[in-house]
Amino acid sequence: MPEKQYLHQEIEEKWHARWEATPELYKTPENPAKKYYVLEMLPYPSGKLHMGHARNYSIGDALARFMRMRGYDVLHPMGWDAFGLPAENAALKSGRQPREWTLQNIAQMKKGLKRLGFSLDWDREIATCEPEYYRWNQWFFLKMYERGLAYRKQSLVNWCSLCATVLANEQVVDGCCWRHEDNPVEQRSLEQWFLKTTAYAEELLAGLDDLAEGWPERVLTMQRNWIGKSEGAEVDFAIDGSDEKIRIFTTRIDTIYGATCLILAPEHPLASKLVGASGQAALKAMVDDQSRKDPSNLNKEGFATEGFAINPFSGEKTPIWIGNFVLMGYGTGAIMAVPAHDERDFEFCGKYGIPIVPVVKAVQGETTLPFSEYGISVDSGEYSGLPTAEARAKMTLKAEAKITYRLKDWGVSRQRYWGTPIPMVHCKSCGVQPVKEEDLPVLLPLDVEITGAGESPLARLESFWKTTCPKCGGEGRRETDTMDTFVDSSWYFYRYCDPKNSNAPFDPKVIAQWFPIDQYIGGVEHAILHLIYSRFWTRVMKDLGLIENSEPAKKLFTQGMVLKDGAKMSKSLGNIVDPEELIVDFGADTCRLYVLFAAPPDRDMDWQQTGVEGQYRFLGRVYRFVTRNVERSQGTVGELSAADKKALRKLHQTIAKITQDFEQRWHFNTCIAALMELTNELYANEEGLTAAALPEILRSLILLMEPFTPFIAEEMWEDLGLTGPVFAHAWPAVNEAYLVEDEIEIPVQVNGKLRGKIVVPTGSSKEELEAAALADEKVSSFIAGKEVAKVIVLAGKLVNIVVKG
Ligand code: ANZ
Ligand code: ZN
Ligand code: ZN
Repeated sequence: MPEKQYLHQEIEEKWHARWEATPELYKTPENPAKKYYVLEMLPYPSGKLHMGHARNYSIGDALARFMRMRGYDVLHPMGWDAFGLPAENAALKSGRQPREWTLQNIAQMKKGLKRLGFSLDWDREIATCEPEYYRWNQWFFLKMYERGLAYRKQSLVNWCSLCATVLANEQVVDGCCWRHEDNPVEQRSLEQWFLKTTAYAEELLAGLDDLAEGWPERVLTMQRNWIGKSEGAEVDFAIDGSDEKIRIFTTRIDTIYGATCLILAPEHPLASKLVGASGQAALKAMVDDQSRKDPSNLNKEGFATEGFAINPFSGEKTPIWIGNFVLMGYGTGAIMAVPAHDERDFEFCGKYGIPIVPVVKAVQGETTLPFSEYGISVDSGEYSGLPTAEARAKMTLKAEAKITYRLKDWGVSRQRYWGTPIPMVHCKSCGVQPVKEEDLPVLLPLDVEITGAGESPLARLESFWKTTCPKCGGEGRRETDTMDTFVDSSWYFYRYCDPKNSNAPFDPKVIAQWFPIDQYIGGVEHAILHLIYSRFWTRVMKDLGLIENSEPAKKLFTQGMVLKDGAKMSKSLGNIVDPEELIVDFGADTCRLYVLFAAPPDRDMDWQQTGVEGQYRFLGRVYRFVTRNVERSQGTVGELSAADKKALRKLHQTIAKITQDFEQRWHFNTCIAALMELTNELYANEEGLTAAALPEILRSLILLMEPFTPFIAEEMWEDLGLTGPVFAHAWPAVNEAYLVEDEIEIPVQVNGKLRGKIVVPTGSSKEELEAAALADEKVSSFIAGKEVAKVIVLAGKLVNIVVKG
């Protein structure tokens, strides 16, 4: 066969069509003997694939193909995180129904994923907006409700008085309604549904230790901080002249003699009573203040109430204040302020002239305020003179030891249309009642007018909300809020194992075959919410007896972002490189290769057009080399030539490197660089290569490329007269015999400074090394005229000549 030109369009369209005609190609084996579950996070069907998707899925696909070639039964599924606000916004803008819009986007993106050649089992595809899927969200919700893990409570929501409706956080702009720019958003207390993630706080925290090997350290740290375990004490302060008490949470009870006021969160249940008539307006303003939602750069503000509290340790009377930086959702919503020893209290009390009383002094040296370290207690009654750790332990005995978590219960109610209906019914006589399991799914109606108001359009659709009470059969009103879309993604990867089950979310036996996920791959932006919720869901399912595993994924990999000119590719910046256009110009293989080559997968990569062209040229070089050597590779087999040996050594070094990379660190960029080096070496020795080595060289080269560039691999495989698909063939094994070098290079030092290098046969003795080093021309110029005191030889590694004078 003469050399062929690399016509990417022709090659890729040919294989794309063949693969489309072979739907069983990537079918997951039933009853896996040696299972491997590789999963990339499912996309939101926004309309188009972007480079971030291409990168994420190129990483996962390289791994999936590699593991298949290593003999694993691979599960590599894909689906759609199909509920969410953008579909409603699109409906508002274009008048198209969310479902129709979503399904069309799915079709388009699926086409894109197929065109990129990802080895996905499309038989297992799920879209979370379909009743076959979301009915199980509802089923889980009922199970959680039975166990007290789903409950209703009053909570504050954003409210626009002009829209007369709830606003999502994204609909609040600079503290005002997005449609009423001058109307400040208020906080209203509404009944909302919550899932009790806090019931699992300790388990979720402890479970992180088991993930230490397989999850990135920074994700573990982010989760640890998010769960935010804090050990301290709760202390009751009696309100002066009243029977009521204010309970505070502190991690430094040892500083209680230095508490110069109490500060309540503005939402604290006693706040309104304590501020009196004159303080009501200020209190409301503080509750409504949107800037409090980001406490990191909050100006600390507050005002005094009319009340005083009695310090239970010192018996002193301290004023009670309201402060904007005290959070109602943490601890008890009230603190004792110890300005001498806490930075925030120091700032607050300094600003308002509240006394600052030091009660801890440094063990050594000066005590500069605020002093937040441990030290020696002073002016602290009977505890004075004790090390503060000891004082803390003793004082805690007099109060109530308390562990607090920053993690909150998960508010899942959304006043939106495009989500899973919450399967509950409100009845005047029976209160809130769960829908009966056999009546699931509660279908999301499709004939809905989307208005964009914060209230769910379902609330205006009588045909939806009008129902009967599951308990008494009387008149009932369905819950019209829908679930947060994070519910959908909390367990989707279980459904992939048994996607068509209509009797249960899945068959536990099938889950046991595939779980945990061996490798989960996705963006670090999901390090907290998605990965906490899905860990929570997993633990709940385990307690329901549905699964055996405690964690969803053994290993997690977080890929970096795709940047262009230093900024994240985004529509608003207009710096998007569209994968579809790239495929037309250069092909899917080049696209896949480039996103893997441009940076290690865990780092951000900066898009460079010249880099893309470089990968394209590389593929052309490989293609020409293989095609023009097909015939020679079929010639008469004789002895291995010197060129054969050299090429085989390079080949096996490359196999060793890429294999190790897949197993350990995934530096696919250097794998691809190694393939380029191999190709260069093959070109350099091309004439000397013979049929004794060429078949192995060509075959292995294709196998090594398969995880990265499946189209060209398949085409070259066919050119060699072999039967595909390539991924069904074994990954090449390293032949150690080829790796042994005949000669090695050894650095030579003179008085510890590198002065030259010698090339000697492997296994040379110390004497031979010494002789070769002294005879080396470059080295001898450094020792000329000097006395050689001694020669230190580290066999196989280094020669150091020590000279005097
Ligand atoms: C008195 C004190 C003295 C405190 C001192 C610290 C240092 P972590 O470690 O994050 O749990 N706190 C308690 N509840 C709060 C709330 N709802 N909003 C804002 N701050 C709150 O922090 C616990 C500390 O944060 C508690 O200990 C309390 O201040 C404050 F020298 O009590 B400390
Ligand atoms: Zn409004
Ligand atoms: Zn009833």
